[in-house]
Amino acid sequence: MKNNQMTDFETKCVHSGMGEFEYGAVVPPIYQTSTFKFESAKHGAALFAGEEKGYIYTRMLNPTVEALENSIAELESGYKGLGCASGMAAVHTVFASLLQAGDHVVCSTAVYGPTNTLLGTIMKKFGVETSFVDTSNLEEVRNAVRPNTKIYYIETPGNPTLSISDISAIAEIAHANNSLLIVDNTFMSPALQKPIELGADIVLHSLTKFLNGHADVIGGIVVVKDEAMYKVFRKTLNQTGGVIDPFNSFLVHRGIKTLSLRMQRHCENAIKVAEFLEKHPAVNKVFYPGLKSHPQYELAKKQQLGSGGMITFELEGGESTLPNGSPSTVGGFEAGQLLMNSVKLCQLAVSLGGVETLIQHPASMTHYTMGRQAREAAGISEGLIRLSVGIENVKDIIGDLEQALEKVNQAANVF
Ligand code: LCS
Repeated sequence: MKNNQMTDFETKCVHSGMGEFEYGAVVPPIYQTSTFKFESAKHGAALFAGEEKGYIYTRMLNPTVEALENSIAELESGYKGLGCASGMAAVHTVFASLLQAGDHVVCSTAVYGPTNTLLGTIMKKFGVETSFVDTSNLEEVRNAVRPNTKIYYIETPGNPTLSISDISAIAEIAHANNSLLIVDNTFMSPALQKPIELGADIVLHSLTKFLNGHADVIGGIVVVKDEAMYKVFRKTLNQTGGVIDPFNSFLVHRGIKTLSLRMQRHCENAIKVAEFLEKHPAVNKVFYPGLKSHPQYELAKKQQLGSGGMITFELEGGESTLPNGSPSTVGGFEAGQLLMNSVKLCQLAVSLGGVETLIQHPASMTHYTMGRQAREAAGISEGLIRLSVGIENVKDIIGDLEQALEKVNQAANVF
């Protein structure tokens, strides 16, 4: 299908990145090969010199991988994508491509734990400084600028607090300071948010999550806006080697065909689960961008096409203790543990964005490496529980949470 016939996102999910393949294959074949034969020595030399287009070696480019890259670039309204071995490989590719010693980064406090650690420890070791600020507060974003600020890096909604940052406003601040805005769009997917259309320069994803959607792949992608940037990033990825492989690319590309349908169901289910939790007596606080009680409800409505499948909440319970002995100040961690141990349908596991509902505890799991101080600064309380709402029948999800919360209620006097 020609691009100009693909006006709607649903159609793009099905057809983007599909092209002309050998034998008339309708979907991209899995080119499970590490290397490609040259027609002659002259041809090989011309490919390496960039005088002819073609495939050389799968770390440099592979047709199955390229089909996926083209698909996501189209969904994100970008120029080209670069498939990476994981979401973290994508984050690293961005930093390694754009930063050097002496540069400064402004980053959201609420980001996936290892992104915080990558900037705060590893990039720091190479002479890059980072200011972690609450990017949902534009004053903090404006005040963080330094003469050497090179990039603004945001996750919106942030993992796991679901705080929302204003992409257009931060793009303006970044561009006024000759900096670039990078958005991790993992929690939304291009079905629900288009950062490049809102002014961002680079978008990245953990493909492991909603884009693949089936909890069976680790992958990542960076989408850039122009050829110059693409060349810089391709060189970094080629030389650092964190590329996605053909089979995983095939699986993610297959997952994307149902992205639009899945995201619709994730959103429909999540708002019902969030409303159920908000009314439940064992629950202290619920964070979901689709709830009017969310501090950036209006902004979410403005820049997102839906509220997504991620919910976080705190249980009633007051002072309690974590397994590592540190005190929990907000919400009851023991209550949370009891809840996580009592669910039957919801799976107690990290990751997110798959068809199945997952439950986990950020302070002891996904955001453990950040340390308590950084978590507190990011608003990640020790009692926070995160749900990735799947596409099951919502009555079953709510029923499972209800029976587990009942156990929490019954045990309430113990805490
Ligand atoms: N960005 C975000 C927003 C993420 O949530 C994750 C992973 C990554 C990047 C890194 O992606 P990966 O390398 O795992 O493909 N988030 C996870 C989480 O919240 N639970 O487990 C993994």
